[in-house]
Amino acid sequence: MSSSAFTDTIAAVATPPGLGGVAIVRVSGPEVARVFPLLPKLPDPPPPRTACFTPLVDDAGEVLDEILALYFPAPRSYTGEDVLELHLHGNPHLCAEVLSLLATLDIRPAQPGEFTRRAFLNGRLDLTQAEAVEKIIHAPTREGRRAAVRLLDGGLGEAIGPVREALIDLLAQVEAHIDFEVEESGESVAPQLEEGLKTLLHALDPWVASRRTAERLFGGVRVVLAGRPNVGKSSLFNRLLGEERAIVTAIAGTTRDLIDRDVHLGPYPVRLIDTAGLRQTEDVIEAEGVGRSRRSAAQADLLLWVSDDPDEAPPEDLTRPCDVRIDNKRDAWGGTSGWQGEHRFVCAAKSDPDEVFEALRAGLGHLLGDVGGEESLTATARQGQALAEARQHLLAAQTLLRDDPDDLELIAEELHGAAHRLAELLGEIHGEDVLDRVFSSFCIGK
Ligand SMILES: Nc1nc2c(ncn2[C@@H]2O[C@H](COP(=O)(O)OP(=O)(O)O)[C@@H](O)[C@H]2O)c(=O)[nH]1
Ligand SMILES: [Mg+2]
Repeated sequence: MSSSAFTDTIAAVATPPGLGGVAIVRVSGPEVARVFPLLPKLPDPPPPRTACFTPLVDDAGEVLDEILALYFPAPRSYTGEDVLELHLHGNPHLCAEVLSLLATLDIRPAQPGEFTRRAFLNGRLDLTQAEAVEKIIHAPTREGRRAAVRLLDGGLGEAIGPVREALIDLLAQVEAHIDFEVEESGESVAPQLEEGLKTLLHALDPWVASRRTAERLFGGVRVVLAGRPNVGKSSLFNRLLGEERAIVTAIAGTTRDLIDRDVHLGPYPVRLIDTAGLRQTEDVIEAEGVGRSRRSAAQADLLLWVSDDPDEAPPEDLTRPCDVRIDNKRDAWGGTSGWQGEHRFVCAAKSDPDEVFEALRAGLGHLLGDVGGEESLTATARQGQALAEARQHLLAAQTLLRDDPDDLELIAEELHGAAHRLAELLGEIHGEDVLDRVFSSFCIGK
């Protein structure tokens, strides 16, 4: 029987909606056994963790489908509860009928992420692993998915769990010195504390340093093409996409609104945005477009300034500096296409071969940050923030120690703060609101 804290039993279709070869209905909770009588060919209970072929019947005994049933008794299941998986033929009406049938057995439809939430609350996963499950499903690129798999494998918990324990040991030593007063014990805890803090920070640093990369990998990046009218922004946009998305004409002011498309640059999911050329204009529609261009440029993660005049000074009227200058229409003024340093690209007769645009894409991906082999990537803003805050507490403790090594109370307070953040990170301390936020982004059935 399940040792879970939950008294109700939930069910959901775990496969995507629509027609398919197979659809899986997953049932979890203490009352899974209510379903066994609907599987007449199987013993009650069915053999654990064994795929069993059986009819599925309704309460009148009518066969709904021929299915595979898989029974995972608690606690060795995804949720830690008794779990039954029904592998049906992938007909949405059939799935709906099976869920209605289960409802008559008092098995209610699951909320988004409820299976994983139960897995977390039953101690099958820590919170970072639960988040990794969602990221594996939603990761928009291969690299993101790989980073999420590492997290599901316990990467963050394995790295941070020992840090937290070492931190608590250190805290215990500091508190012992507070209790017995430095003079009485005769020796100072400062050297140990200094060494300990250094080690802890060393362990946290790579995770915090890769935070922005991680956020970009999972959250995506906005790359904006901006410039004066008629410099070839839309032509470049189309070449980067590999399709004629934006209208290109010789008339300045052709692009009046933002045009965006989702692409990948290296490992990053990118929203590439083409904008109206920046100029003073009496045309009301174009003026609105120019305003949008400016706002979009201000919000860019990577701002590309396109110019057809290699001597043109960088613009001063944008609210942020550009990251890359692209000298365009190279065929009109001579020059060789390609990178000139990290932040300048000479481009391109729009008739240039694909390799030129490949090099542009690769360089932009590189500017966003290389991910290859990065072992310490968090997956969510929540994780990044908890780690960054823990690090801040440790840095504050380090400063206090330098300023006044005897002020152990204040130092202990910072160590407590850091330990608390790390416990929150792993989900050892959590509020319902945090869990609601984490699990609301899941799909139903996961
Ligand atoms: N010679 C030359 N003309 C270009 C190049 N790229 C774009 N153009 C032309 O410049 C004009 C404006 O291009 P467009 O992409 O609409 O510029 P935008 O206003 O900055 O979006 C069009 O007539 C394009 O054919 C290029 O690399 N070389
Ligand atoms: Mg344009």
